[in-house]
Amino acid sequence: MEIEKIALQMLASGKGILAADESTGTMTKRLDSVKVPSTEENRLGFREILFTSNKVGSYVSGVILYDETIKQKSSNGDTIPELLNKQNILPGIKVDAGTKPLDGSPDELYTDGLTGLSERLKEYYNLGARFTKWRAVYKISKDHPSQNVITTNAKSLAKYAALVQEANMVPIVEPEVLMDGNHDINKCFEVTSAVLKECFQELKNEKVKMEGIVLKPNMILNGADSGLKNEPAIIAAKTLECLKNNVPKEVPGIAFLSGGQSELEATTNLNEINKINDTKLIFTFSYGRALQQGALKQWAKDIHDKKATQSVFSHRAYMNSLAATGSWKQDKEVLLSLIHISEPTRPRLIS
Ligand code: 5MM
Repeated sequence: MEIEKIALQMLASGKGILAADESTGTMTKRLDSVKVPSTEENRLGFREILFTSNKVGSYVSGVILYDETIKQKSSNGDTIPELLNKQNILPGIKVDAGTKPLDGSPDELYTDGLTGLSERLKEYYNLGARFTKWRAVYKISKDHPSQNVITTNAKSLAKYAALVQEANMVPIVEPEVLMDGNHDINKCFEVTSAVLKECFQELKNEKVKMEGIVLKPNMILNGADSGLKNEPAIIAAKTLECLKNNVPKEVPGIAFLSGGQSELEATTNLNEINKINDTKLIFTFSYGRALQQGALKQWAKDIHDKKATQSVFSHRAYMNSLAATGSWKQDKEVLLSLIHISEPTRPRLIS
């Protein structure tokens, strides 16, 4: 399939992306937090439960996998990409190699992974991947982010994206301005604008086809330690303004990261953005924590009760699917939560 078509399939109306590409270290932290041992079997077990949830293919267009998962087999003998394909879900893969301290500014991180990338891309394509992800992180503080980190990460993101398109896959370009810090929403707007400007300049320099990428940015928020209240209407207006100013019109869409927002905040804010969207850009989700937190807590209560975990995950995915078209409402959340509390193992709660 052409990469433009893959990008549009990733952004299909009312669908978004599940980021399940936690490296083993991060996945171990997540499992530790609910006191489940981080064995290969448990990492696969939890993920397979999510990937086979009721109606998952109606809400999720793609799943970002980690190297371990894309090579695993599900309980019915299918490889994980085959299992996803059967549900009309595109398999994707994280291809960056994580972050390292930046020369000249060691408090900041750059993302590594270009060495040998072309060969790894061929391998992942043969395993079934049709899109990829590379994440760069930027910290806001009095002196950060530096121009050095903005430039270094933009150059790597652009080189990565060009190689991925050459390998006939869609690159998710993820520059994440972290929520940590005591800055206000205007500082987040200013930094995110500078980061996006530089990224798109480098993407152009590398002749990356804008129609064949998906941007995965942060929303524009007050810093998590600022003590300031986040207002969804203001977040939506600032986020939309920032993206309108900085994203070329050929880019088909945006799949936001959740970045430490609660599940409800991430849904509410995506919905608000879609309610005021007056552009051709598609806005959807590519959430990790904001799709998985509730399901992980439920699973930890009884890792053998697959249906209870799946009903929590399907509910969250459905709420975000509504938010992806601006049709989510708080009462849908409350009504469905009540059903979940009274009958937690009912499998078909949300037809
Ligand atoms: C799912 O977590 C991803 C991988 O993290 P590590 O490489 O640190 O293990 C992460 O890149 C994720 O895809 C994005 O941050 C979006 O996830 P959130 O939880 O912010 O929506």
